[in-house]
Amino acid sequence: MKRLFAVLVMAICVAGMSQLAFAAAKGSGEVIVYNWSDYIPEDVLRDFTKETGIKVVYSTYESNEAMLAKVKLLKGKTYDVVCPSTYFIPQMIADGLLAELDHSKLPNLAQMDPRLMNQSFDPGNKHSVPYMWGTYGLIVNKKYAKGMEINSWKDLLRPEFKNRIMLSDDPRDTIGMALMACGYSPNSRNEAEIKEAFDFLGKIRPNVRVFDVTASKRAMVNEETYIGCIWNGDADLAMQENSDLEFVYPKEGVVMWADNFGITSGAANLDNAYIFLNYMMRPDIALRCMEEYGYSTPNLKSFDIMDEEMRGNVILNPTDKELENALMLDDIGDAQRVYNQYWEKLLNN
Ligand code: SPD
Repeated sequence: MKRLFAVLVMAICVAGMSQLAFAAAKGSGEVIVYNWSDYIPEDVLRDFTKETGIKVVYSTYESNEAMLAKVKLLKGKTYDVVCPSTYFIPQMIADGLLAELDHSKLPNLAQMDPRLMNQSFDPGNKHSVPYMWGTYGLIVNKKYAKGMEINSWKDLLRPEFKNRIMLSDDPRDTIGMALMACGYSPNSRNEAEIKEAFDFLGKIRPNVRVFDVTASKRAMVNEETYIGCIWNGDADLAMQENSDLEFVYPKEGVVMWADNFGITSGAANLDNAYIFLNYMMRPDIALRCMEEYGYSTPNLKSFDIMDEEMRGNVILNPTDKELENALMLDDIGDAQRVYNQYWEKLLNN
């Protein structure tokens, strides 16, 4: 049985390797990748170099805003590959920062979940390919929530969590969550709705102990905070360290996000960038990334080689039930200016 599984994994991986990847066995040079921190395991990068001969020059960022500022400053040069959240992609395309992709060099793209393809932020996936997706939900420590039923974003307002709340310092996640708490879309462009969401956040703000998303799981694991908003992958990892923690899908709906790889318009190592993207879209590689960080993979073939337990883990693989009322973060166009104003106000209060 084990042998059969190994043969199956091999067959899928080999099928997933393009002619390009084979050609890359003789490859050389480098690919310069700029990505979120804690997003690709080091051994996945090492194996890429072992397989292809291409060195990965890798650096990381903590937010879309930081990534965009830097890529803009560099006019799309220096880095070959970047990984924006999907709602940042229209702006990057408009700014001429992303190259138009040649899909013939990305055969593994065919394995991606159609639900994450051809979306309004990048019709036809001309400029980006899916890497990971996930949710932004509630995390609670059951020890400090005895007798409470935590099932709503509004539970953040409970007096029991005074001064023990963790919120993300990612503006779209946090404002999106507040909009959903108020019954609106996380992509609302309606100023009155955004103001209502801001007022909701204003009530929570005095009790926020930690404003962080990168190291968010630490505050929950160490019980510095009792309730918080967190990306699903971080929640899954935190729960492995502290069994009192629980991830909750709020009844108003969870916020969904997706991050896509793109090649910059000024990429100096274009061929290597394609080889890298295609490698990252291999089912075995996508699965290794998912196993390490607990986010969800858009690669449908990864499910064939995923173990039963992981497949049934609804934090990593939410079903329609958990995603009831869920909405994906999307481009908000000019309303970004309004979000920024309220965000500044919130942080400076
Ligand atoms: N540790 C990397 C996490 C990347 C998550 N990106 C999601 C952004 C949603 N606003």
